[in-house]
Amino acid sequence: MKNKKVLVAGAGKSGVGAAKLLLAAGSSVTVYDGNEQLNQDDLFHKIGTKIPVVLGDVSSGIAKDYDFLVLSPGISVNAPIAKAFSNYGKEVWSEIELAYHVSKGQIAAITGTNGKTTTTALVGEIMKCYYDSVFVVGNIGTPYTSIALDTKEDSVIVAEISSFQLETIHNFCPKVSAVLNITPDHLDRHGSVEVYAKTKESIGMNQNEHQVMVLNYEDEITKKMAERANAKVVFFSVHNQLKEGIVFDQNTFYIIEKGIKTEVCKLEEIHLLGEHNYENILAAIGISYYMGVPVSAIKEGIENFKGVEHRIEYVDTVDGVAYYNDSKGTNPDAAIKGIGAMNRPTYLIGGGYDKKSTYDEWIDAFDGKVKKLFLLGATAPKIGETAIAHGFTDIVYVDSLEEAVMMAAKEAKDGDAVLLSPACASWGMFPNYEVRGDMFKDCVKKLKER
Ligand code: UMA
Repeated sequence: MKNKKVLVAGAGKSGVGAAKLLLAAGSSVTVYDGNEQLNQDDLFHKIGTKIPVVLGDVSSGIAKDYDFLVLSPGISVNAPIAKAFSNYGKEVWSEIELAYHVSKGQIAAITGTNGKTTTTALVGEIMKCYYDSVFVVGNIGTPYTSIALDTKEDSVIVAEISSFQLETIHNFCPKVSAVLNITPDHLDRHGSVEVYAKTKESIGMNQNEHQVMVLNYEDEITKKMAERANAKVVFFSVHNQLKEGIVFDQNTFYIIEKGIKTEVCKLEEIHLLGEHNYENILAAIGISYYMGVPVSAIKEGIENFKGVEHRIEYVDTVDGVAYYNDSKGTNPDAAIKGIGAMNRPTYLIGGGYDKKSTYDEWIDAFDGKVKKLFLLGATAPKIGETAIAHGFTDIVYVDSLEEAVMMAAKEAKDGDAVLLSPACASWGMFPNYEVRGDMFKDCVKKLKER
């Protein structure tokens, strides 16, 4: 990439990562962004130097001034900037492709519609139990380009890869790829489920028979991908007892290889709750195993994993009471998953900013598990009335999150859970859900230190 003239499209996280990497590699870099109001000083600050910037609409001739284009995931291959390059016969690389070219080590790449972030974070945790140099990157938030130059031959890169990032890969080739599931998403960008699924499937297009593709046996679309895969396919399945693969049987997760069934861990040993997470755990086991991690380290990683921060995140156990932070449960649908995941009698803390939601389905999802509901924020009266209308009357109105945690802690007994899963945004009391979740965790820490 030395002395190449490169246009980086998009001045967000990916674009900044790509520009910094290219500058370090000796390229001459220009950043393009469609936003004419882009704060250039802010961009220069993030990149660490002043570089040429092109904003707004571009002419189709722009490509002739550059050797290739690096495209941020948020910009479609059909956007005028990308078309200008492809029509001119110039290469368009995703930021992932760029990082792949300069990085060393082995890659585990994870895609799918749901569960990618949890699975990626879990695989990262498992890898850290066995390998010394582990990077967790991609759609999960840290651009792959930002760490590519720090990787070594013995590094392991765990990458969450979105369909947007896959649109412009060329040589990207993980040692283990995974497609967790496919349900309709991003159709405005990809046009149809078929195109969306094909794009996801391309995560394995450069793999060979010595590499592995982990696929969900229960998803008809990912199951079919096995017929076209270049890599050795390893299926995982929650409900089917496969002859080979990663399975869940009688509350236990197993690897079955060459007819030998090896136990990895039991449901009761893990903190990652909710049936929707069984698939993520199975996939993470398959990915890690074929990345060379022994079963004992996989077990340790799963047992250590507390979940993705603020999503049904296990915080700690104090006096036999387990505390869970689901501050990201900012709407009733998400909060239904939160309470659905609980496997103990639960003291539930909810309420917050009024987004004009209705709470009937959330209350119905309590399903006899909620011992008491602590309500705070603007929505407290509305949720309280809904609960009573549905026959749930164990309600306490509180003024603050601290008060809710203290009261719940006083009442909860060994074997119970306390869950913050508000079904509402945090605004009005907190700047965002992260601050709310952090405060909850601080309160639990204080309980522990008493
Ligand atoms: N822009 C244009 N033209 C466009 C669209 C965007 O010029 O047509 C510009 C915007 O003005 C902005 C910049 O591009 O300045 C933003 O680039 P971006 O949208 O690619 O965002 P990044 O900040 O680079 O973040 C990206 C991913 N964003 C998207 O895929 C939309 C992040 O995933 C990812 O965490 C990050 O790279 C690091 O790798 C987010 C996401 O929403 C979480 N992903 C989707 C999802 O999970 O469903 C795919």
